[in-house]
Amino acid sequence: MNGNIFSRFLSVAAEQGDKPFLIEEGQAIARFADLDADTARLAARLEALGGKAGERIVVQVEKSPDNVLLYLSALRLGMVYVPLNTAYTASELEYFLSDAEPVIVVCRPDDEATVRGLVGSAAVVTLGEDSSGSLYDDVPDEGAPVAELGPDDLAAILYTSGTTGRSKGAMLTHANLLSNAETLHGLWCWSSEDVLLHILPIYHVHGLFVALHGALLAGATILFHRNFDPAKIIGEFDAATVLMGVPTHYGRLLGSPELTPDACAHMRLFVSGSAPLLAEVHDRFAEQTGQRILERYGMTETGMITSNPYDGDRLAGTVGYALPGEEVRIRVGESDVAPGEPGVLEVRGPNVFAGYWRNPDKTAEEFREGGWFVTGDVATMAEDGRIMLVGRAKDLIISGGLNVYPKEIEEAIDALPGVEESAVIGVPHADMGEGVVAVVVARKGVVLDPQAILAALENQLAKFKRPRHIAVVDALPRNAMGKVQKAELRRVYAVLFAG
Ligand code: MLC
Ligand code: AMP
Repeated sequence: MNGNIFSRFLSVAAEQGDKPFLIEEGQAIARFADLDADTARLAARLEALGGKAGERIVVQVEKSPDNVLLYLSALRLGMVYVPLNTAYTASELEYFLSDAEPVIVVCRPDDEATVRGLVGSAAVVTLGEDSSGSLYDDVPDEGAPVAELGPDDLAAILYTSGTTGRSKGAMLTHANLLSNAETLHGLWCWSSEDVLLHILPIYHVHGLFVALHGALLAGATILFHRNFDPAKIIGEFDAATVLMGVPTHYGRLLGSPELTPDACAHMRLFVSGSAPLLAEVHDRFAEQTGQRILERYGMTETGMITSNPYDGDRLAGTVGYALPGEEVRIRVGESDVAPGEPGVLEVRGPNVFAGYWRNPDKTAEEFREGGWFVTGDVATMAEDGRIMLVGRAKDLIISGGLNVYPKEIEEAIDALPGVEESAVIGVPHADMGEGVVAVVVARKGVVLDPQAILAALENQLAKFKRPRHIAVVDALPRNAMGKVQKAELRRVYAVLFAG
């Protein structure tokens, strides 16, 4: 059997008759029946550009139906798909391109000149939001077949930052992606009757794999949204059955008077993940709609790890149970902790990635003997296996479902003239969950201007990583060992964005 996940999607598509695959603004943009031919042509185009199985294709384009087809065409050809957040700046992009060494780069038309200046011999083609761009030039008449792959062949590399050093590319195999999709298919009772409201970006695990693969494996139609407009989304609830979002989406939906039990009557499942869903949001959503959000937990390196039950208690503040086929344990050092005690969550199973791209040392650091991956999330497990996330052993901020690693921001700030040192923290933010704050100390005799610091970061860091507040202080609080006390800083700035 072909291990290429795309061959599975195709066999499901073949059973869907004339049904639309993607609908946007009420218009059918793509049909399941055309998936084979559409991807065959685009895969042939990628092949003509030098693409082949195992080679990387880096993609930094706006969300669009063409972007979905591009992803599927890359899978079809057996290429390794490397999606990048559209917010990344040229200086961030430079690193990803040099690390991934793609043979093809697909970028926005406006970025073409910059990208050409950053790549060596890779082919550079463009894709605009409206199907414009050179990707569709010279598409061969004859399509490319579905590549025969083994289960351990790579399907994608997704970059994820770390507490130290540069971003690492998490290598995900076809078997990783398929096993996670199949598990969620059963657990969340997907069927071809489902209609998914797709509101997430398609450069991360949540939107690209959990949502898109869920629909493809079920043969479910997707109502495609490029942006998140709460009123528009609620307006489509009566045509949809499933929504997946980050907590910020649910917080924003709650602000809409249109969100009523009637408006949600056709929906069967609301899923939240990527960041902690406040119990208050969960409860208010249940009061306002009559439906309990199903919270699940996952990671780029592992796909989904736990889920609240589909049938059964969806408890606010918990992320449910280990998914079938996966094992989870909670440890402090080398020992498992007692039920209810906090420790670092480790996971093992077919979903766990194949390691970091060209970085065996980092890979070795993050695994324990026996294939256990150390997530860096601090959790408790109840007697019955229910998991609650209670903190992070890694220094990580999650803003609107996007990860920000303080170290990266601190290094950028510390390199600016006049800066002695800095500490970057996340504090509660009413809309984004956490907001980024930088606390900066000036060199002796220098007067620092927070606006000038922000301006200097503009070309270096994606917007979502930049501090929303910069405080210039005389000194950072330190403990007896000389370590910066971030907990103290988080307390001082706790109410900055409380809203
Ligand atoms: C946008 N901005 C953000 C931001 N998103 N700032 C901080 N954090 C974010 N997440 C910036 C914008 O550039 C803008 O700046 C300003 O903040 C306000 O923008 P907005 O219009 O309110 O934001 P919007 O475009 O609506 O985006 C918010 C959002 C989006 C929550 C819809 O960030 C989003 O789609 N997040 C989901 C990310 C995701 O898919 N995560 C999954 C990772 S996978 P200005 O100056 O222009 O106003 C993972 C594993 C797992 O974690 O378990 O799933
Ligand atoms: P990423 O590296 O972008 O895949 O982000 C993964 C991280 O997001 C996890 O390690 C968790 O810290 C966090 N995360 C994902 N889902 C949840 C959730 N439901 N609740 C709390 N944190 C979550």
